[in-house]
Amino acid sequence: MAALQTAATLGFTRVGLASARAAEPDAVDSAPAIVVGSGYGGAVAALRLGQAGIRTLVLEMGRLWNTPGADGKVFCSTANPDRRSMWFRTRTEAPLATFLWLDVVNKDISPYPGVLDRVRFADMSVFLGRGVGGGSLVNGGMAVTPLQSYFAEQFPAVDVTEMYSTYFPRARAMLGVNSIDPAWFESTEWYRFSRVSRKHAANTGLKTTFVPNVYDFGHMQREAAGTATRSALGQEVIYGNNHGKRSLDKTYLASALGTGNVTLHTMEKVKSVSRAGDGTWVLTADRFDDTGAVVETKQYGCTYLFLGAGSLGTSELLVRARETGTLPALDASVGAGWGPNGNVMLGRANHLWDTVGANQSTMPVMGIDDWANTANPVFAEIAPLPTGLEHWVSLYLAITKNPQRASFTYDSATGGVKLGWTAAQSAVSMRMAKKLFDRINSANSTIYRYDLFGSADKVFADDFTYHPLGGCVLGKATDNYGRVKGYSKLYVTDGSLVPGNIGVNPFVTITALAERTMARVLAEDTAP
Ligand code: FAE
Repeated sequence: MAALQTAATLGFTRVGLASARAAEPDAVDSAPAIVVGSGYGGAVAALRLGQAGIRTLVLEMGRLWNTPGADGKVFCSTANPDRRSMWFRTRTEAPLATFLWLDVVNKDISPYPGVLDRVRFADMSVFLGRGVGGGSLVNGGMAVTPLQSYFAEQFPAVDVTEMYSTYFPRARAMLGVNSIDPAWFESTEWYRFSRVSRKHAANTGLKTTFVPNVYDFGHMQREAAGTATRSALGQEVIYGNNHGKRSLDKTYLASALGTGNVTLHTMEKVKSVSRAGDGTWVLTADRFDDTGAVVETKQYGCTYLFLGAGSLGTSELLVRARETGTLPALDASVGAGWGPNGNVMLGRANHLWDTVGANQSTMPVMGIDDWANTANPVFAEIAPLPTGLEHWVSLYLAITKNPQRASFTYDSATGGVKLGWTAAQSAVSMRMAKKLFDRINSANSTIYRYDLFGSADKVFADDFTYHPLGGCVLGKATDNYGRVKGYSKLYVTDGSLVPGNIGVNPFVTITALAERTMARVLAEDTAP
């Protein structure tokens, strides 16, 4: 973190290029390489460019989350959210909107560049992390490597042996993936909720599996013992973890800034990309303040441009560039192949004797794995619902093998994009989740919870996703290594490469694919 703070305060310099391998483009604020976004794809690109001695500028629209507020904490708690919780909102918009149908979850807040965003399209809303580290700041840390056979199905042109022997292990090592001690899991009150769901799955004849995480389980055990400040055990997650989580600012990005070649600009949103006659990439970015007011519009130039703005951010930038004519040669498939990873959230009501515990860790460590069921493939994460009270709810985030896909289209009225995903497409995921959980309810004589998702009697939350994927799919809008078709020296490294579904939580896959892209690009495209 120290490295991150120091380098981030340096600001962007008009770089001396003695150490860089590429020639400096002829623009005012320029760097050999620019990375847009600092989530998984952006962080991998920044580190590997920096290590290769290439001066790199990272542009991130969110804040650097390193300054404590009046309460001494960087992030606010889920139970008591304040302006730090959400991206320019007057009221929080948590995924679980209600409890016992009561509007007790969401709170009024003042607008601020908070850490969690919810982007609403007509029939689908998408939760995103905003800030240095992107989704790693707000996510549940579940670090899952997909089933090799399904990865091969989704990426038929990728060498799976190389992925599973080189890039997945590299990604896991850098991300700091670790696993819960099984003996502690069996004994601690903090995972009683997982053990109850495991029992109900076993009663149904279903298999459960432990899932690794980037949260430091040593820290978590110290939290339980009372020797470390509580974060996962203090109800912190979707609005940020103050301790314990190895988010990207502590892993990839700290190392990237540690190379001395990477500079970071925060609160700058890239709004357009074009190409000058000499091949220089030209970016326009709005720098804004804590009220959201634009205080400066900046221009940047670079030779190599890496897009890591996430599935929504990268798709929007490229669709806009193609449709407004700044990058007319982009492929027609840019904007296509989007899916929500088949996400459906739901709750079950347990019998009175099946208590899930007032104390629940916010980091999920187990899933129900029914992916091998070809008639209805589902992987369901056993999710916590930490309220500090016994509520008898078993909560799940189901990932279903929904084959439906949608496209982004340019909206000339707003300058943004629309997403063509429909409620009927979500219903495909919902039916798959329902099939699995009807079996679990039937085997355990339990019922669904009807009170958790805002509108009356809504059981399946299939209208939001944590896992936006696609929009610039590998091998379609790009070549097999993330090089964008139609232009040279333009790359995508984020979740927009994944074709809508990967069967498990996606950040390990996004990271490993970005590692693969960077290895190839640095070997072939940037040689002196
Ligand atoms: P992402 O991490 O979203 O980073 C994109 C970055 O670009 C962000 O920092 C943006 O602010 C920035 N940006 C966007 N547009 C612009 C622009 N125009 N100019 C400048 N900056 C821009 O992208 N996944 C798991 O594998 N395990 C989990 O347990 C898990 N839990 C989740 C829980 C929640 C509540 C959420 C929201 C997500 C969860 N995810 C989880 C999903 C995971 O965080 C997500 O797949 C990755 O963060 C996507 O990585 P990308 O690099 O694609």
